[in-house]
Amino acid sequence: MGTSSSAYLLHVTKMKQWLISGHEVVTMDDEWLERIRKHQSMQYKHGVVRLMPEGWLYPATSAIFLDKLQTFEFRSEDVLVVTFPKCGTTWMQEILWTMLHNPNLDNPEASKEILIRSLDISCDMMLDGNYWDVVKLRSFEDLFNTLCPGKKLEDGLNIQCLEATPGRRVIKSHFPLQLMRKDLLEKTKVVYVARNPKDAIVSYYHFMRVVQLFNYTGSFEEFTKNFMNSEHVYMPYWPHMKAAWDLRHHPNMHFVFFEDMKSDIMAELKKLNEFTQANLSLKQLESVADYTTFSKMKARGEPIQDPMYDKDLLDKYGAYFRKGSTGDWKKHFTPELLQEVDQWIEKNVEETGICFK
Ligand code: PPS
Repeated sequence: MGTSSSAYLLHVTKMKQWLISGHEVVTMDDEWLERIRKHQSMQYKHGVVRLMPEGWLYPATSAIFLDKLQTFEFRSEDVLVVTFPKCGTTWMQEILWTMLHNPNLDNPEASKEILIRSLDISCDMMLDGNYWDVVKLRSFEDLFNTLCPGKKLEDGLNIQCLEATPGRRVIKSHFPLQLMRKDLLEKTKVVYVARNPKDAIVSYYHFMRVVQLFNYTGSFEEFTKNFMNSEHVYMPYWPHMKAAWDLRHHPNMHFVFFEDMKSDIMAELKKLNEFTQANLSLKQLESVADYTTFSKMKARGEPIQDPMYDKDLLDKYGAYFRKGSTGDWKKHFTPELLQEVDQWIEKNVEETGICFK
């Protein structure tokens, strides 16, 4: 990406103090940035901001894309998968895309990576201006060139490709509902996937280590404490889930727990079939369940190509497909850290009214 685009981004991100959503943009200071940069390769050259009042922590480039999202046209036939990171997003994307576009498992498009078939509307900001590096690595270049001839990459890779995608889209978002357009649920269907925070912490920690964009080198304990203090990008965890939980009875909202998907996937697929009006037969649902098991998805390959990862860690642990289980946290926390995390969960469950199984 050229210097002029970078200077433009820097200029715009510095100017924004308020988002259209009403959120105040507070820039994190140099001392904070230095602390974060110590343990990861992602340097956030355009800075990092907190969006108040909830305190969402994002690269400063988020301010640009969040305002664009306010006028993004969701379609009534779309399904938007909203999640906090590492809570089962990719699994749900593959389930929904298969239900809607590949119910008989005969669509050749299915051989493309899921992150190409189901684009992430919250990802453009993460690229922090490093568009071409990431685009090349993730083979998004072809997609952008095909769908967006004449458009500028700095105006958003995923968002512009999504605008140009015809038909029924399965869209991924780590952005929470608070930052979406207010009429979102009048416009489209939302599936929210929630996961036990202890497993989400473990999963996020491993992911930050294996993905070269981050190459996280801090300890698990430090990562966990930063998670509880909302010091990692995409945080805080609780308000993210609470916004969806409070809307769980809305006809266009489907709230599902990762743990329920693990314990009875057919029951969850039947509910999704009804919610999306996909009208799949029992036999088709059974084949979707089989096609989207952890082992089959892992065998088909990671949704981003290999150069994105630390090869040794990838071979040892996997990335998007690591364990795919519930309760892996039991192998990670010391008794002292577990006590702290349990207290944090207890306090927040009480305050938010969310019921974990
Ligand atoms: S991301 O980066 O936020 O989109 O990651 P996300 O997809 O939300 O979460 C990754 C975790 O989901 C697990 N996973 C699965 N579990 C069960 N079945 C299937 N099919 C499946 N696909 C992905 C994945 O292994 C990550 O969890 P951990 O605990 O790290 O294994």
